[in-house]
Amino acid sequence: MTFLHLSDLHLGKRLGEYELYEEQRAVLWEIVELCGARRPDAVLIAGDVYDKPVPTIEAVRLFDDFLGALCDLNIPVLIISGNHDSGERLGFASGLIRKSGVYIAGAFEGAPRCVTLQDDFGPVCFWLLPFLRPATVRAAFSALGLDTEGITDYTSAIRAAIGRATPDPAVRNVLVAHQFVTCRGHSPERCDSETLNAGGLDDVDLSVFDPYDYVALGHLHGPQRIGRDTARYAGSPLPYSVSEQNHRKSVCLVKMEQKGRTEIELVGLHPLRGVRTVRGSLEELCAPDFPGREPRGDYVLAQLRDEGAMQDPLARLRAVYPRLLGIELLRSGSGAAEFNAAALESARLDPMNALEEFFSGQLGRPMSRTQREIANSVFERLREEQT
Ligand SMILES: [Mn+2]
Repeated sequence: MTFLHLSDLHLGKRLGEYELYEEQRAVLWEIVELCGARRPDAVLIAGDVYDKPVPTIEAVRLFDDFLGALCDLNIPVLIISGNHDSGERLGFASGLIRKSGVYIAGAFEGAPRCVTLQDDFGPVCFWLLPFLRPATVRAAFSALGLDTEGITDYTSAIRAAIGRATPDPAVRNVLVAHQFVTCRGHSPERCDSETLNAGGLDDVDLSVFDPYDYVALGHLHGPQRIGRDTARYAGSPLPYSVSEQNHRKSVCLVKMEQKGRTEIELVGLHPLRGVRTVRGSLEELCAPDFPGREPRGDYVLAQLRDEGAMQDPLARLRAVYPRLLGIELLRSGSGAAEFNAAALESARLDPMNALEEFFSGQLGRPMSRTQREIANSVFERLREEQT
């Protein structure tokens, strides 16, 4: 059994003011071609298919075309919703299209959904777990009349949800999930295009997934393993922030033979355009021989070292870098520079960080776990209302 593990497509995502449909279409087609060449038995998409709960028309078309192309190749596609997706919308007509080999776990219905595929070594059970918050698990469990008492945080919620699966230890089991997974408190590598909670409240410990031969994760945008080789984030197929300029984007091609034998190959992707920073004075960046001018199509953040006033820097830079994401001033020693750095820093803060900073500044002690949980659930409710 060979399957391709991808995640975090974020179709419809914009980078600054730029739409990325061209890049997204190109990378999806690279994946379709890879499927044509390597013929995996399944494709797993571990959440964040779309960038928004109500995706744009273009994004829906793009995904429709992608699924159609995989169906034409007769490759089953197994999909879960991520925190950016609306599980209900993503799961529309899932009962009908499963007949075409497209399995979507959109909204959580109280237990992971199991899809079984066969090969010469027997069955492989794929357990599909959509993105979960503790509140989602509690609501689904109460609706089923199940006990919700022990569900207090992400780890206990995911443990309870997974506990409703019944993996047979004699066969191969694969879990598809979209959570922030840590291994014994060791935090994975993160980047700016992910939406995560602060304070470690959404951590799920890897031990929850112990019975699974492979854990196909989504949520983090840098490809990486967590604790063991067979628990992985595939990462996003494209760089979605400047902080990802050094990522090598890839998909995981997983080969499972008899139970206990799993081989993983990372297949590199080739994004149509890069995302990167260029650094220097305005004159340097605009000079015809400046090495950072190429490739001209890349998305570029200009970091300027100029100390004095500059003449029309945006227009001059745009003429050289048509996909300019913005300007950052690297002025040193002046009040303006400090202000600039502080403003940038606070813009990066999420509300939870800001509140924690305010709380400890006012009261001289950090927030307790209970206080963090209360504040976090308020922020989560606000986030849900906004989306
Ligand atoms: Mn994501």
